[in-house]
Amino acid sequence: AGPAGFVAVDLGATSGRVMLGIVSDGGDAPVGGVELVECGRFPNGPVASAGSGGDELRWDFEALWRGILGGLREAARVAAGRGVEVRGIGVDSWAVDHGLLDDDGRLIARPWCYRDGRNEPARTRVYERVPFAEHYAVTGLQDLPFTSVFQLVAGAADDDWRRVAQVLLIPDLVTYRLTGRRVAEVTNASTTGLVDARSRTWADPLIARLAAGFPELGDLRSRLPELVEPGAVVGRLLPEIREATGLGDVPVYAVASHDTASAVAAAPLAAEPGEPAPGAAPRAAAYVSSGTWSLVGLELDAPVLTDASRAANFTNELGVDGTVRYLRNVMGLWILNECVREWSEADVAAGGPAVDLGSLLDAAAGEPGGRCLLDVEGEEFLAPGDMAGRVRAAIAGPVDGAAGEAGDVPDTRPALVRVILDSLAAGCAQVIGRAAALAGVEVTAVHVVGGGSQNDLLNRLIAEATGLPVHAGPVEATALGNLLVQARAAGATSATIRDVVRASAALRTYAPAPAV
Ligand code: LFR
Repeated sequence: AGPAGFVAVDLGATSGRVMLGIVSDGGDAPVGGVELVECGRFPNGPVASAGSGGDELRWDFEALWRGILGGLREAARVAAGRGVEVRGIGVDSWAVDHGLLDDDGRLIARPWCYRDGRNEPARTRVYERVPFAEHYAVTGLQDLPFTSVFQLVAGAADDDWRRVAQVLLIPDLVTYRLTGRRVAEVTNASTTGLVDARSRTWADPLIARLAAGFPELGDLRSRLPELVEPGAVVGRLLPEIREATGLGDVPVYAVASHDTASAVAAAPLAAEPGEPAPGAAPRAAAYVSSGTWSLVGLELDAPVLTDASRAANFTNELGVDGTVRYLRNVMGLWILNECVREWSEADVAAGGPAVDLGSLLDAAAGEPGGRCLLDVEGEEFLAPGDMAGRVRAAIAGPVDGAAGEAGDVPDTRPALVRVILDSLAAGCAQVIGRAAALAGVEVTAVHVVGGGSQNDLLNRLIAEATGLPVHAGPVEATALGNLLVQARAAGATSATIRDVVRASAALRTYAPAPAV
């Protein structure tokens, strides 16, 4: 047999990707690497359409499915051309969102997007009946408006809910279409608000309390599939999928199907060399999974469920190999991307070219830094639409810094971009400081992974804001985490996931700013 290939289907909020990872044995090197071949890339985004209660934000799942099949066809073609044996497929996506299936396993409607406004009132109703502290003690999840449990309560009022036989998270839905088998992969299931963070099982007593508080939910528990851990084989490609893609009898693995879980699994975290002073806290590297969101925090062995942690609103999402992602969601490049999307649309409508992100970032780098800081941990930037207007409004309102001073209100595009990136960097630094204090570690380095790790200016600003060295890369951390969980489970590599990543990707380091 030729070299082993594993396919990662990685669905993000702005695009989906299908990557073929070719795992080499390393030859004379101690650890082999992975070569990534992109086999498909297709756009994604929340689609606004008129619903009964006004505009609804949903995902066009069938468009994603077509993109996935096209990517798998290309992966089969590339593998055949290179003599690679495809030995596994795994699917990951953003968290929380899910499809509702009827008795025949069909999607009842397009899956809702977590940015839809319907969740906010549902959150209030849920906390009236089961206070946040009781959720946190079991699930360890931060309070976010869109956690699946609020979406389920919001949707249970609909007539459609009675037809729902099963709730499947987005990656599990894709895996179901590929294999015919329905499971709930645990890293992603941990973002539903229905999983016990200590036992990594469905939180039955909490689910029963919710069902008692919201009789319209009916038997919610029976609608949740069996939980599986990353590395388990869910099933094998259905004959019709083999036919449609040209792939063979390939196993489909449960991977760390929450994209952030895969990204952190592949983040080559390493504290800076050196030993802690006797009695000092252990040293650790923090991560920033940088994309639509910035997910900022630490990898831990066990959840932190203390009152202080709850008050700081840190989440304990579940990771590979029994780990916990102790982090907070910082608004991320979403704010910048939405501004750029709007500006491009306006420029193109005026007959000009779309915005060139590289030049815009260069111009932002030349702007004075630290003029004012937006609250990028708040919820005011969650929804799409008029983002630049909302950023301007926030700058004009009560924000930290000197914005209010006459003559220095940032208003040009580069100045607004600089404010956004300064604010993201400051948000990351603040979260890292709090995570270290709450988890009792000393953070000595920051690893930035994901698409956002290509943003030089942001990496530099994070190094300045934290006073720590920043190691940037890999860009494709999520796809690497996805396919290396498969490769390990298939026995195609005996090295650790992080060692294979170190052997595969060159990192760039940004030194912290010299102290002044
Ligand atoms: C990142 C991410 C975050 C999650 C958010 C919504 O893509 O998965 O981890 O909080 O999207 O699902």
